[in-house]
Amino acid sequence: MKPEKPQPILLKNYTPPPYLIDTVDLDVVLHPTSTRVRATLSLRPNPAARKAGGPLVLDGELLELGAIALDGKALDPAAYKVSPHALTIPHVPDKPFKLDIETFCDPEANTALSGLYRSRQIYCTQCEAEGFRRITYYLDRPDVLATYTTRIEADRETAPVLLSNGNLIKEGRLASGRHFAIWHDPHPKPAYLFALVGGKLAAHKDTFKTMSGRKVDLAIYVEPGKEDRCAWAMDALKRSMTWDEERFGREYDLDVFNIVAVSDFNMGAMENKGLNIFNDRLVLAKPETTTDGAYADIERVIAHEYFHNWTGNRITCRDWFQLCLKEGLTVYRDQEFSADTRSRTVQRIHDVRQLKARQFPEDAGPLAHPVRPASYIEINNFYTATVYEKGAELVRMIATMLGRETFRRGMDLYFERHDGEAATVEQFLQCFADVSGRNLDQFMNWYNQPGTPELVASLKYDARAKTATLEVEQVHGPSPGAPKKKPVPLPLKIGLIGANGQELPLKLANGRDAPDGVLEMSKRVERWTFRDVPSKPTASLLREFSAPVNLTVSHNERQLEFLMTHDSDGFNRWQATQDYAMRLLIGAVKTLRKGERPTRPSAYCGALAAVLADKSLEPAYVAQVLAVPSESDIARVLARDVDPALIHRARRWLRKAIGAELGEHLAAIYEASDDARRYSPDAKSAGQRALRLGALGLLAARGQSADIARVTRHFKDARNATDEIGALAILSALNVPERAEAFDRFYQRWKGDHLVIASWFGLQATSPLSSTLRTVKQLMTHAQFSMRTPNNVYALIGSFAGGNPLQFNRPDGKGYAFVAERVVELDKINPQVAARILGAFRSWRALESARKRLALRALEKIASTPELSNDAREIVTKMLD
Ligand code: B3K
Ligand code: ZN
Repeated sequence: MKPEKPQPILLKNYTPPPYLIDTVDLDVVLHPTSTRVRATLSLRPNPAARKAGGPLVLDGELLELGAIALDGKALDPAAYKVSPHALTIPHVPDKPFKLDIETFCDPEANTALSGLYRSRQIYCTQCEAEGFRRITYYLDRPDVLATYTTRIEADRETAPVLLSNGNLIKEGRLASGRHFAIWHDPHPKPAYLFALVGGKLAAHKDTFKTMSGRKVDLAIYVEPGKEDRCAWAMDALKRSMTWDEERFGREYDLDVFNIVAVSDFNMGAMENKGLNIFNDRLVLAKPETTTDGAYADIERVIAHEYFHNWTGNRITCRDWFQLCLKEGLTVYRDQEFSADTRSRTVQRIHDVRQLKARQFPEDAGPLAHPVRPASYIEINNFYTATVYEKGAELVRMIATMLGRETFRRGMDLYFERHDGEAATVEQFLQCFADVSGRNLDQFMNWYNQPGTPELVASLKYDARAKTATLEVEQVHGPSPGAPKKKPVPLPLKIGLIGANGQELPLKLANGRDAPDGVLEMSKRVERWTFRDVPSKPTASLLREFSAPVNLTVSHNERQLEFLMTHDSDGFNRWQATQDYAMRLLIGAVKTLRKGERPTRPSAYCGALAAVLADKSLEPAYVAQVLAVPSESDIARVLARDVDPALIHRARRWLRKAIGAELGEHLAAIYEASDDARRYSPDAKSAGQRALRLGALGLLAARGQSADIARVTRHFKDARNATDEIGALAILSALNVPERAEAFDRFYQRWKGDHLVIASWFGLQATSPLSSTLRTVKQLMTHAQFSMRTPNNVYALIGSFAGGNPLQFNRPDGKGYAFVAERVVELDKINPQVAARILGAFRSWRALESARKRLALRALEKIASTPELSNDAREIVTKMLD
């Protein structure tokens, strides 16, 4: 029998749930292959439902039903129906009633890591988005909020620690070596925030005093023996708690806050109420094994999950279409936390780099979707860069347009008005409309339309009238399912810079002014005229990247050089360095395509030297300047007829030229900042290391033997993971004998640490050497590699597919074929991870024709696989549409 074609779920079909659940009592008896769950649900008809009465349809998957009783009376099998996805009871009382349901599930067989599973002897759960239905039959939708009491019973020896949401209310010993714990969470929550953990775990404990003086017990649970790696995460947690109190007035609301780190987890972490569960790579840290980048990620994700306590948990989403309501907003909050904790400008550069690298290509290809999608087949496919990162940009634009104070008042109103509710994007926006007195209806276009708008800007100077006129047009190209679009309102932060580099006052001819340099546009074309402009200015547009758009402005190289040295907006000054480099790179691709050699980029290197010499700039910033656009950045700008091999050569050429022209400056940077002090993960020290590694990499790009020797020395002398892995990454791209030696040495040193070994996999998978595919295939048979461990899959296959444009896009198509085979294989084990890896093909239509044909063949192969999961099926279908 052919499986039924899954039907898309549509936003416009939303209806309130016909029944509500007030309380959930769970009794979970943990067993590796047959865990018994007894659930007592108190239900009642929903007074707000459109239709009263009707059947009760509870979601359920992979459950074995034991017994079922309604108001204490066992139900006759004829009174209900069980299907692979639901338990239906056609007739239930039209007043409050109780259901007792007993089910069994198999945690060890659960390789999809959704629901209750067992990873390295530890029982844990992942319920977002729809995993709770694999634990018990339930109304598994975010607008059904209930209070939970959870009793867990297990073997004392193998599972001495038993955790769930909320506060611990009772624990005790039972006969035959067993024990139990009862947890109660007083805050009503949707099922996706439920969590349970059982296993042998060690705790790193601390306490926090909230702003009203309440004491909260904090604990981070990890594999025994790793307690010494929790200090950084704990510190980040306490700083996040303080920051949310100070910046948003949000206080924590339970007596305990627990974090558990597990090794097998589909994504980064999960914000379950009072019991966050983390991928251990985002908790465990020590200088010898954790890079500066990983330290920053841990800090950010700890903060992100903690911030969800208010934006996501106290106020949740009415339906999954509103996912950005919690994710976009919480990313905005974690970005602001990082900006306040680290350097605001460098943080913004980092966030915008990410947005452009991850979200822009998604929005320009077959997987494009609005920040608030209108339809989905598998919701897990929508935890995307668009929902998260573009979603955060939309919140940021509201904050920029309203100003910090009004924005805060809007947030306060949101918390006050919707606390305890499942809300919508419209309700969120209405809070800002209410506090500002502005109509924000047009802003919904940002939430409802896919695609990155383009802003085409020009500045005309009238020397006689001493006026400058800025004209900006917003252009919206077609996206899948959205051929025509409406204009969007946006804040455009600008500056006009005079000939000597001074900032000119922005005086609008119509008498209005532009507070903080922010102009607002809402029509397709807008013009602003500035008066009293003494001479032809240079425009610095989209400062701080005030809107998620592609800006097109015809600056020539002289103007870019001018902005590189004079722009007072740090973000735009950096942007000018990147725009200049991009211009050279695109030129080089064209030159190389003709079989010619690009000319030396001397003027650019001169401007770069001036930036290097500017002692007012922090090292982390200069490191960002030295990082020229990536191969995928170049591919994105080219947008069509993309030849990854030419792009790789162009980028190599530019880096080599910088290394050669600025060799002395770079060597001086490298030598000067040799820091023998003790390692500290703070942003300033990390910035120094980043700058030094940046210089080291550009010097190595020259390829002289002394340069290689310098990298090898750096690798051998390294006293922390940042330097060791940083140097290994440079060596990994070089075809020299030292390379293999370094990889071996690294393996021997770190083979006992699975997190470091993941980096070892990743570095080999991203190497541009032509042997890489062969190496990746070999590594798949390595004793430490398992397709069941998402971190392994992401490090080896994910990095190859998504982080190695040269080798994934091999002209013989073997990269595509290999990844396609892995996707099909993985789909049977873990569909969510398979669908994510498959996303690496998202820009295949932009490739030159020969590669495009080969990529198409690989995608068709996946599509023709009979029993593909909904996850992979939805993605591959969109890719081929
Ligand atoms: N909310 C989770 C992500 C859940 C993903 C489900 N497939 C983590 C986060 O965004 O904070
Ligand atoms: Zn989140």
